[in-house]
Amino acid sequence: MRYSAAMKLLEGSKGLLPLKSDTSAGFSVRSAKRIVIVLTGATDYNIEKLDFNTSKDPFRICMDKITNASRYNSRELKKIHEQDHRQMFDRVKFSLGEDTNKETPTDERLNKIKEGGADDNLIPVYFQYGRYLLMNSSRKPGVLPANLQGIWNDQFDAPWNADFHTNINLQMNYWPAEVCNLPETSEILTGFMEKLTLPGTVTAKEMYGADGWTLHHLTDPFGRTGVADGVWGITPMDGPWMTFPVYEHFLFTADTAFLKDRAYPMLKGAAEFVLDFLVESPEGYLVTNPSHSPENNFRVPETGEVSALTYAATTDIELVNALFDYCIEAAGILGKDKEFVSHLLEAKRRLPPIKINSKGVIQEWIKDYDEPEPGHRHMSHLLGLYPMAQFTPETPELFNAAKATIERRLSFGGGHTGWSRAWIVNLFARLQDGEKAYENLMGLLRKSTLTNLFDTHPPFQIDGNFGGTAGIAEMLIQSHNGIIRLLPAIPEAWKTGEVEGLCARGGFVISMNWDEGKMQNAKIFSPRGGKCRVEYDGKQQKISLKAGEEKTISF
Ligand code: FUC
Repeated sequence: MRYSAAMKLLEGSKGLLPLKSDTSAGFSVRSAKRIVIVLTGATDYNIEKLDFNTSKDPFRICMDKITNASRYNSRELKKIHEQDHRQMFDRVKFSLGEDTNKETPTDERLNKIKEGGADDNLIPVYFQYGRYLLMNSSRKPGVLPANLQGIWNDQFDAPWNADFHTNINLQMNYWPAEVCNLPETSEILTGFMEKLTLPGTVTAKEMYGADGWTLHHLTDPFGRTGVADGVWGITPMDGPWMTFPVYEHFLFTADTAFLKDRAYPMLKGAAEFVLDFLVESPEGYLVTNPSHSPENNFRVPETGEVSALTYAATTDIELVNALFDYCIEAAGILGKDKEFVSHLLEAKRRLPPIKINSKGVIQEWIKDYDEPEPGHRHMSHLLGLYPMAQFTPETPELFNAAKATIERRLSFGGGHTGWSRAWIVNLFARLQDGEKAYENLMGLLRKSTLTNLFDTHPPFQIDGNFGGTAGIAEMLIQSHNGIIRLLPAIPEAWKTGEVEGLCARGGFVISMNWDEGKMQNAKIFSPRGGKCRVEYDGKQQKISLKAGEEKTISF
């Protein structure tokens, strides 16, 4: 790989300095009150091929960018940047009453929270910051998706190679994309996923003799889809899982052309892989094998040994169920693939059930194994609660067991990485427990957030920012399983608030404000037209909208 970087002093006491091209070059500035430096970098990477393009000259690219930027002064550059992102950023407004601390520096505000104080008006700042980070990591056509550090990796040898971990982290990066009205960002992910299906087909065929495509627990800009990192890598179900953010784009936008041309072919390929990969277990179920519950271990009862690999870890059963459900739903909408759908239905009937174990929690593995690390950071057997919607108040036993599962994880020190705590915020929001969601959001700020509001694993890892932003949205609005729920999980502390422009599945945009914890006004807008059910405080309403119509909802 070839790379280059360049910088130029744009404004300063000595005026413009010539660009130095070699890496050891630099410049010194003396007696300057204020300087403005433009800097850039480039490589010969070619995203279209997920490979290098040696005919690209990174230094030339840098020079062009610097020359272009140098045509403007710093005020103009700032204006160009603001114009570039404002139209996306301003789609969502969020406040929790008047922010009287606006002028206080962010680090001081955060420190106050870390010391046990309250400053709830920092929540909208944190929320909008997450949207900003996602927009800037993943907005313009031709860029890679947001990696573990977004675009803010500052190390040559970055933690976890600044790659794309696909057993929670890359998915979490895109949790806020749709609900927070940034659909362009998830299109970047879709484009990348489409490219991965090619090497993913080779992996499916060569490793498993299967049709379709898949990938394992991480990938990179060069399209890795095989196993990496030893035993943790043996999880071919991350291909199916990575199709869900793509399908969510359809669910939120109701764009059937996107479904037909982009989401459905990807989902179908993932389902073809799974159909071939499933084998019959000793109990007569159709199961994934090998299988593991991401990065967690159990004790083998006969020997007491610690092991990771089994068959049909609960997460896999949830993933297969969701994948098949989405495929069946999509094929129905598109009116195609009747025979394929009947295969999926047949296989679904033969999957193992989700069990509640002897401790009253969702059983993580096919058997009720003892767990050496009960506070483990991953909670993959709760995917069925969030981001999927398999455990709901309509399945009370699983719903309550899911709650007990999180509580058990937390009681053993769970949620100790930023992303893990952010996931817990979303899980409690889905349980419609606003107080617990809030408590864990505060935990995220207190224990896993750096002074500039970056999330920390530790070290700095951006997924917790995106998970945290999605969690706040999930407290304000939910739209799974055919109902749009308004303020489903707000805590006592958020008595007054206003939010504008959050998105709901079905292609709706919601704005609302509340006072003394009670809804005042709610509005729903539909760009494409459609019908939905909206619920607030246990009361439901059916609403029908024409394309471009907005209605006020009163409860
Ligand atoms: C997953 C997590 C780790 C870390 C890594 C990048 O494998 O288990 O905690 O976040 O991704």
